[in-house]
Amino acid sequence: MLQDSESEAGIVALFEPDQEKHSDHKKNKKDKRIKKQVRQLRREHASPRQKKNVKPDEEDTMDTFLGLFDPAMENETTQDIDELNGNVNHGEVQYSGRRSTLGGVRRGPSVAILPDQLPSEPQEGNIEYKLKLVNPNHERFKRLVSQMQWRLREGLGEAIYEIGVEDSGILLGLTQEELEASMKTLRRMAKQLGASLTVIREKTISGHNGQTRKAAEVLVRKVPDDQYSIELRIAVLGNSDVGKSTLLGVLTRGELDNGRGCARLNVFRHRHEVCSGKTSSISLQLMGFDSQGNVIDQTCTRSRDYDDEDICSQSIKIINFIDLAGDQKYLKTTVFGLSGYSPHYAVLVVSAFSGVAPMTEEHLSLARALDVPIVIVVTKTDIASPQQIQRTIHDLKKFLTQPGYKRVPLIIENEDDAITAGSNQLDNNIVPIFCASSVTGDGLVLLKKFLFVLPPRMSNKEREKLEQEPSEFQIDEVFHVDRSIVVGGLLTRGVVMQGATLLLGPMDNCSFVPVTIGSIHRNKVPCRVVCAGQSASLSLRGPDLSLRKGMKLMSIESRPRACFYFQARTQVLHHSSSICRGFQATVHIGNVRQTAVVEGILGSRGLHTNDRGSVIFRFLRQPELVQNGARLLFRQGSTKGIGKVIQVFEEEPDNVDLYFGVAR
Ligand SMILES: Nc1nc2c(ncn2[C@@H]2O[C@H](COP(=O)(O)OP(=O)(O)OP(=O)(O)O)[C@@H](O)[C@H]2O)c(=O)[nH]1
Ligand SMILES: [Mg+2]
Repeated sequence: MLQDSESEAGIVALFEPDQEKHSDHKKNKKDKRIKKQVRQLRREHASPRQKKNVKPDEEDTMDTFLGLFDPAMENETTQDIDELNGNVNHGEVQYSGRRSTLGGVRRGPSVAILPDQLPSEPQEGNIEYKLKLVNPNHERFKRLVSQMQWRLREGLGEAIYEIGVEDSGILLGLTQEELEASMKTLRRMAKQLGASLTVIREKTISGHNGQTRKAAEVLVRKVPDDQYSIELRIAVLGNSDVGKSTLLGVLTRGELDNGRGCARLNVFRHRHEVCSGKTSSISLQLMGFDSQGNVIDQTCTRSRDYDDEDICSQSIKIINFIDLAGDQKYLKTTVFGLSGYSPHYAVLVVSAFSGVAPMTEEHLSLARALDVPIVIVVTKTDIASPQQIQRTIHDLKKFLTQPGYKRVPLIIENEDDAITAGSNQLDNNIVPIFCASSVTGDGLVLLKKFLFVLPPRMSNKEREKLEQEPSEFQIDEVFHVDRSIVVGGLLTRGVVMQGATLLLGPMDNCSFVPVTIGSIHRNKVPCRVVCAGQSASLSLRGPDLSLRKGMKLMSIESRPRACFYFQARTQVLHHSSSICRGFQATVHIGNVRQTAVVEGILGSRGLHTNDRGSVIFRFLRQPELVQNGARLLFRQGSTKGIGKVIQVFEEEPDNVDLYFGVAR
């Protein structure tokens, strides 16, 4: 954990712009300190398994014990639950796929602790090292362009070029003239592909003879052909009244708040929300960036009634914020938003003034159970005293680093930190913490910078694999527009084209009925195709249907089967006594939310807090489409638990003829 005096210094620096102008010496010293702290945190929070490299006896016993009753569990270990808990090997700070090496894979979280030797250039992924690109001949230029195209594909439309760096990772740097010539070539290459360039950082390296040389980190961005823009989904969590809706209002509209709720008005969906000031539903807010990282808001469109269509048409990157409710009485809706909308990241908003609340911890645990990486924004810094801000950060750090959670908090103090945290696609164990005010605008520039470079959490290979699978569209919203039905949701697998026939269900009798896809809209803009990982609205043509959230549209070849009964490997996170047969809870599996009853617990009479067991559930209201391996959350009052579906007991559809008739 950070020493108090050190964290205080960090916080003071946030509010004193002069402090940002460190001398090199001071910066190096500070970065060494951060590096040391990260190492220390890794050591402190390494799991016992990591430390001893042995499997704990009790876990072995548990597995064997459950295995006796449950053949489906033979090949599984408690690793599943560990994964659900986020307890997998997080001892090492790991960086996946897209890494910004100048930002420092080995250097740690801040630019100044960059060693002269970087990791050697990764073969795969979207990072390319180039020592220099001075006047390449025609052949080499062509090769460079196709290489850039490949790197862009690897990064789903984004690539990072490290100029002045050898393939082995040594930062040699370039003279000013060489750097300018290299940048000129890079610009030509990007132009050829219709991509844009943004220099996100430059680094000065002092040479042996006192001559300074420079290395540059450049973000190359090209919107893939099948997409209008690069899209990220970010859920916004946090206790009630901490300023979530306000923050989104300020980020997306470009106008600051007055401290009395003016900025949140556009974020609300219902009149009663405007009256009470509390979010009660799930509201989607778009934030668009142009190629240079400028936010597309009303200041760009010169009109106050600009809409999502304007944002989409002018942006190359779109962030779809999911504003969720902080009030306890809307918790079910909040869990649905987090579980059903499959966000890539979650922003946890904490008020510096009121500090960490029980709901803050509740939301953190939810994100952890669903394996959604967290970014923390400490708001209301304008009305909180430095002591209150310090206490809030201290409490957050304490919570994040507690045994069993093992996250590494990283306070974002300057632009370098923001870019490093954003572009490195840090693994789940690092949690960036921003301090901001929606009234004064403090800290928002850093937050926007971070969001601009934050990548989607899926590699190109993963995306391509998902696209080849049979389609599955999960329905999160149903609208009736001019007598036709429109469903909004997420395509989790496959590709859906206009005019395609898909199976809609499950209906109450467990059947799926064929429907045709009419028009398709993404972010309110019409298009012809949706790919895996994208959210969209689809108009449906078919017989008179009663639709509900939680239904799916499946490709015919996937032959979907609904279920009432399913078995899940679960862990009880909290229960006042024990969970037994007959216990009822709201179960969340992706966008499925329904009350289910415990029909049996294998090998046990009841599960107490922290107990693990294999439980058979039955949906009470209607059948659902549930897949093996899906994550599950259940709650009832203060009782909560997590789990993974390990077996689904499929029902025979009533209209089997129609179903198979279509399939043939
Ligand atoms: N002074 C100050 N006030 C803020 C700031 N951010 C939000 N507020 C105020 O805090 C109040 C609550 O803001 P909301 O955005 O509605 O809070 P919320 O987190 O969305 O609350 P729920 O929807 O109930 O979960 C409003 O009156 C805002 O004007 C800030 O940075 N500084
Ligand atoms: Mg709100």
